[in-house]
Amino acid sequence: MLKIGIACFPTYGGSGAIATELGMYMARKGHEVHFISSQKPFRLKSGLKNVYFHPVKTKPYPVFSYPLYAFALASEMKEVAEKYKLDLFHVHYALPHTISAYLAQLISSRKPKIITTLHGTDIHLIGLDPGYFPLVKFGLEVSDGVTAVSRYLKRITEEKFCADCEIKLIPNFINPEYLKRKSVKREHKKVITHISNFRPIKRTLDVIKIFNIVRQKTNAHLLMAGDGPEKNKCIELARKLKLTRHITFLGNQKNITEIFSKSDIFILPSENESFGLTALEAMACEVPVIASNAGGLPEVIKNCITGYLLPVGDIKGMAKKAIELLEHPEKTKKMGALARKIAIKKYSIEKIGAEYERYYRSFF
Ligand code: GMT
Repeated sequence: MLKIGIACFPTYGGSGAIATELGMYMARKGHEVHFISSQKPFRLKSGLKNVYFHPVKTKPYPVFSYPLYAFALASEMKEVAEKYKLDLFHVHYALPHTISAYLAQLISSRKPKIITTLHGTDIHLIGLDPGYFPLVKFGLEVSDGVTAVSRYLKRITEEKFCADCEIKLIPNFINPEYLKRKSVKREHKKVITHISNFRPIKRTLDVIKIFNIVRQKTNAHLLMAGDGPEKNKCIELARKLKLTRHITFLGNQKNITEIFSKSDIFILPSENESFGLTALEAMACEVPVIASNAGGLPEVIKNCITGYLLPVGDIKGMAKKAIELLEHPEKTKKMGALARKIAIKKYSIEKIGAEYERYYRSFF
């Protein structure tokens, strides 16, 4: 049995979701799992055997312009490592988690191994910023093990950060027991869905523009779940295009299974995605995906088989494919069924969880 400390972001987002599901999987396998984060991760169920949660408290102080989260996290990681005799830290998203783990290891009498899982923008966006680059690079060098969630992310990390780092590809996963299409009450006959954190990289305005074209040919409804900086711009654009009645902004949602169960198509027109976990989650619920041909998305979505991949910003092309799918429900259904089959075969939690477990054991 291993004693594992997991540091991750607790809020809505793929890296936190993966960290939590993986931690709960390890606990089911008999390992002792300690989540260390600013809040209880949103997917973490209460009362689980072998699972502990340690909140990180950042005390505000007038001299600090910003809360010193990375330091508070390091202190908590050190305490947990010593008190519970941790064997390893598994940190999700390099910033600031790897550096906090390194500090905790340095000041602790216990020396847990550090495994960093790279998720995306920690490498291809914010990690490249000169203000963070040296620290991310250092974090990769001091980690005992580094994993990346797609071939794309592994390649970019090697290219931009360290050519001779050993990076293990372990893709993201879904729990097919939890993520499966259910029969739900549908208020609309044809439904397109988008879920994200509404950051510019997600190109959420494209979703509205695509939907505007789709509406000219079909009576579809758009569900937009999630929240973030671009949401108000989307609401504004919907108003301008007189689409307000046809779009529901759902905000952050816990029950994505219910949303996918109401959906015919999932749209993810991102500028870049290291993996695109929501696309895989849609596939698990038999929803074909229309996405941009960027980053790791082509590793997840098989063009013309489980969805369609189009160039970033190809609003007309994405709309055309959406109309085609909405007008041919039989074809959409077939694609959806295949999507789930592939999602389970390649990305089930049992398969990928076991890969992580083997990876952990390789350090002992
Ligand atoms: O990197 C981010 O933007 C945040 C991160 C998250 O926490 O949601 O998203 C990334 O990690 C996900 C889980 O591995 C991937 O599915 C997303 O594709 C990836 N986001 C980007 O690369 C933009």
